[in-house]
Amino acid sequence: MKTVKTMCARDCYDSCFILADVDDKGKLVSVKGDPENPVTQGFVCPRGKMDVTRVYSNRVLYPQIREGDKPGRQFRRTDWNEALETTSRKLLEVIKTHGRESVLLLDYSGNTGLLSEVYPHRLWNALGASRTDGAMCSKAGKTGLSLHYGEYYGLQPESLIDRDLIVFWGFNAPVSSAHLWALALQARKQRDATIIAVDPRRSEAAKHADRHFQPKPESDVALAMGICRILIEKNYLDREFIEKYTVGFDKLEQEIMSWSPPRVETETGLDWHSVETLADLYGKSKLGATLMGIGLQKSINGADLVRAVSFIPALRGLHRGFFYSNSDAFFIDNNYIAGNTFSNLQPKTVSQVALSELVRDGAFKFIFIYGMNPALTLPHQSAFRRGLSRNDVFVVVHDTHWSETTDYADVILPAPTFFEKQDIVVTWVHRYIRLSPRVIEPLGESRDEVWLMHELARKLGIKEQWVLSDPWKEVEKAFDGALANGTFQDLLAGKTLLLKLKPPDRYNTPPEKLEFYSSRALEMGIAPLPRHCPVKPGVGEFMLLNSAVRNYTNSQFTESYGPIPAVVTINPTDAARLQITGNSRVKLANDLGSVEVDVEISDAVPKGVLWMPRLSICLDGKPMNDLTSPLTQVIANGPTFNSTLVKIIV
Ligand SMILES: Nc1nc2c(c(=O)[nH]1)N[C@H]1C(S)=C(S)[C@@H](COP(=O)(O)OP(=O)(O)OC[C@H]3O[C@@H](n4cnc5c(=O)[nH]c(N)nc54)[C@H](O)[C@@H]3O)O[C@H]1N2
Ligand SMILES: Nc1nc2c(c(=O)[nH]1)N[C@H]1C(S)=C(S)[C@@H](COP(=O)(O)OP(=O)(O)OC[C@H]3O[C@@H](n4cnc5c(=O)[nH]c(N)nc54)[C@H](O)[C@@H]3O)O[C@H]1N2
Ligand code: SF4
Ligand SMILES: [Mo]
Repeated sequence: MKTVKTMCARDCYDSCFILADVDDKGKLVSVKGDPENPVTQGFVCPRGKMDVTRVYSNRVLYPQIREGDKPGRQFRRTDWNEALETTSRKLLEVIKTHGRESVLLLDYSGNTGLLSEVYPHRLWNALGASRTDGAMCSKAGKTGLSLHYGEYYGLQPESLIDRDLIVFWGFNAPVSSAHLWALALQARKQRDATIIAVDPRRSEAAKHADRHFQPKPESDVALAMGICRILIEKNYLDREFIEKYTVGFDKLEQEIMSWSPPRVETETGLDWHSVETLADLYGKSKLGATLMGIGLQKSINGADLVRAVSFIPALRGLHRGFFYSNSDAFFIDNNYIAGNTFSNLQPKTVSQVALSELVRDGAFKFIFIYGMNPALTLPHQSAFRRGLSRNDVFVVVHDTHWSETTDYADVILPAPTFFEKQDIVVTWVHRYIRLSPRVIEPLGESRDEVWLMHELARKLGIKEQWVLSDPWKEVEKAFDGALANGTFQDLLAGKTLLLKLKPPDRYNTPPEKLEFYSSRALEMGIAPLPRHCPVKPGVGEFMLLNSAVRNYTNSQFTESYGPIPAVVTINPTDAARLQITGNSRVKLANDLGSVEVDVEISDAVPKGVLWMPRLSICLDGKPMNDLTSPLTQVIANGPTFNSTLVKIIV
């Protein structure tokens, strides 16, 4: 038996340090948390625990070539040579006939390792293939924050221990970030910190918080403005900070004062007294933390909600007193690793959120997918799946597991999981870093991303040295100046190191200050102050919220925990009006599609609002993303999953 120190590479806030036990036969037998990391603190979530079985179930073990129709699972096992020959022949044929822009690289963060996720982009950059903007998750909020702060990074998680007020705003951390939540609980225990949840539904965070404020969905700009008004009126502002470090407060103040108490009450559904209670908590706190979830940002004006909420700690005199994502807090050159600037060909970038219709209409003839399960996770599934089914679209999928997307593949290439290859994971939350060595041998004939892209490059006759280079040398260059207390060689030797951080008071804006009224936004044709414009449900329509669930990472872990429940939560008043009981099965429908689901009646959701786990496959076999819209936000083409309107058909 041996124990290997590594990190969890999943698309997750926490990026845990883990200890993997391997028996004498080379089998992974347990996964535990490693106490060495003060943020992830020696425990893993239910998914981390279950890796031990997931690594061995439902795996793609050998290359496969389609024999039956799409979609379906009729494949013939083949060897790597034939799989790569077929892939490269088709790729060259498509480039010759339709041009390089009809090749699409479609990838995401199934594995967040630099070698698994980032370096493979080099091949596709050299080919000049089209790619997506990756905006399906957090990009709009990041862009929104950058308009005011230059960069979007926020506070470091260890500092939660010292905070007296911790606000989880549209962030269901007990489910989505168990370790940030644990730090908040520690602060409550050790220094009596108050934990607040701001969420339109009684989420797990709301259930365990000291107070829950329940505004209407998408009304957070109104709530933030109401709070700011009280901060002004009750003299809670840090005027010295505002004077010294910010510009544009006069314009923000004008906007704030347009939010009269009745206007805030109407828009948020909260009474003014509640708004005052929250504002007083902020006003009296000496060192607060406002943690905004990615879920807060997945609506038609989601990025504006994040922008507005981030102003509250600034008015209280805190440099970046918020957290949203810290992925730009470090000095690692990801663009270099991805080779984004090496090619003369300017690859076309298309919207990921709006991709489905392009695929349906045949804009791409060759689609290479890795680290992503888009045939479940993209909005407007019916269009996307129709596109993947086209006879003139060739689909290649590199994945560890059989998935909804492999059902649409023409060629499937087996990938090793993060336990089966050496890599480096950089988190988007904390600054602790160490090597992820290979823990077990790759299963079956699975081959990692670097090997695959290099082999494909050779078959395609690509000569560029930057595509065929040694990835470790390239990653080392990208780490130049990025480590705070050691060298890249120390990292390779297995040492735990700290990443150097950008300082909280650095504002990379034109005046080098926090710009409440964003000049960059003006230049880009975006509103310089956050706007309030929630979707308005029509007669008989409900807002369908959907968010992360405990046992699954996006669509992963159904092999361990069974299907993601296809259940909609509805308020008792709405249920009674529609004569729906707890045993009902209902149809949720809109212009894009309809799905059948079971019902849970609960006042965890307010009237007019429904909630579902995200990414369920419904009782009629249809994905819940049949209902979600490819409509994008104005800012960074962000997602609008939570602006979904549906009718209930009983
Ligand atoms: N267990 C688990 N953890 C995960 C993941 C997973 O799939 N499972 N996925 C990871 C990934 S990729 C992501 S992006 C994150 C997502 O995790 P979070 O950032 O926590 O986001 P969500 O789970 O989408 O939603 C959080 C909360 O936002 C609320 N919300 C919805 N609309 C609004 C609104 O208009 N205003 C306010 N104030 N609140 C609103 C929802 O009710 C929900 O409770 O989690 C990561 N961690
Ligand atoms: N309705 C609705 N839909 C949503 C959202 C929502 O809130 N509501 N949220 C969106 C968000 S925030 C996100 S982040 C996306 C997530 O969308 P996806 O990234 O598509 O989600 P996953 O299910 O995590 O898919 C990751 C895939 O990568 C594979 N994989 C894992 N490790 C490796 C590896 O080492 N190599 C390779 N080649 N493959 C690997 C996994 O097996 C899995 O098939 O979903 C989005 N979709
Ligand atoms: S999925 Fe997230 S919380 Fe769970 S073990 Fe991995 S990094 Fe930790
Ligand atoms: Mo995400």
